[in-house]
Amino acid sequence: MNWRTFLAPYVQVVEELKVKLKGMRAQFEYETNHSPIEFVTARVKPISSIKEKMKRKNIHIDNIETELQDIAGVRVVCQFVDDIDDIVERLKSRNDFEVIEERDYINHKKESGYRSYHLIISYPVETIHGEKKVIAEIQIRTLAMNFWATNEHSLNYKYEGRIPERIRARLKRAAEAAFKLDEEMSKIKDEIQEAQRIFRTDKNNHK
Ligand code: 0O2
Ligand code: 0O2
Repeated sequence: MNWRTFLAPYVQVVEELKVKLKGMRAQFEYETNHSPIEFVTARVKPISSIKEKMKRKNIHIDNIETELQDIAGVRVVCQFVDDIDDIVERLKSRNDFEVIEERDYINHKKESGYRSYHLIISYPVETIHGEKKVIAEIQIRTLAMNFWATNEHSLNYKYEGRIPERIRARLKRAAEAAFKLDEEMSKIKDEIQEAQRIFRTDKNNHK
């Protein structure tokens, strides 16, 4: 297996999606008072993680293109929960890729406490051998969900997936606290946006 050759289209897809989603953010900034996108990050899964996931999920090397769906991963982080639906709808109506699966871990949180909305897409990318359809995962979540997931991910890494029960229980409580924070912020969303609008206008006036 030549991993560099295999991963080249995935690198291309991640770069293209990053440009497109960051472009959406910029356009929102120019045209509206509120961007539903706070920031965008993206990565190609490291080879060691690909191998680990293949082993964990018992995926044969011949099937990784279809069964390992997060080799190309993009993350859209939003300020408010409502922004997630907005982004999901916009992504579903695009013509440059096809959404093939949706996983709503917001209304159906995972056992760990994880919350996020996942879109699995089929993205046509041009290679030197012609068009290739590459599967990629777009994760859409709030800043609070991202904060939780990042910390939980670090602990999972540290404990190699076997987080002690005591810490796991605390993480579940932290997940609920993050959810409450999102709920509370949603209630004062209009106030916050108004403040941000004033702040932006004020800043621009001083330039
Ligand atoms: P700016 O000027 O900081 O806004 P890259 O190739 O660096 O563009 P990549 O490879 O995805 O993108 O890098 P990374 O480190 O994942 O970060 C991508 C973008 O998300 C960067 O912005 C980071 O600054 C931003 N980012 C990452 N974590 C956070 C966070 O916790 N809060 C905020 N607000 N931003 C974060 P830009 O657009 O590249 O540059
Ligand atoms: P990475 O790159 O380290 O983040 P799974 O069985 O959950 O491992 P599956 O069935 O491929 O994965 O799909 P799923 O559940 O939709 O999740 C894929 C990705 O979502 C994970 O990738 C994580 O990024 C994120 N995720 C899912 N569940 C959790 C969770 O409980 N905690 C955190 N922090 N993230 C989660 P990987 O493979 O972990 O890779």
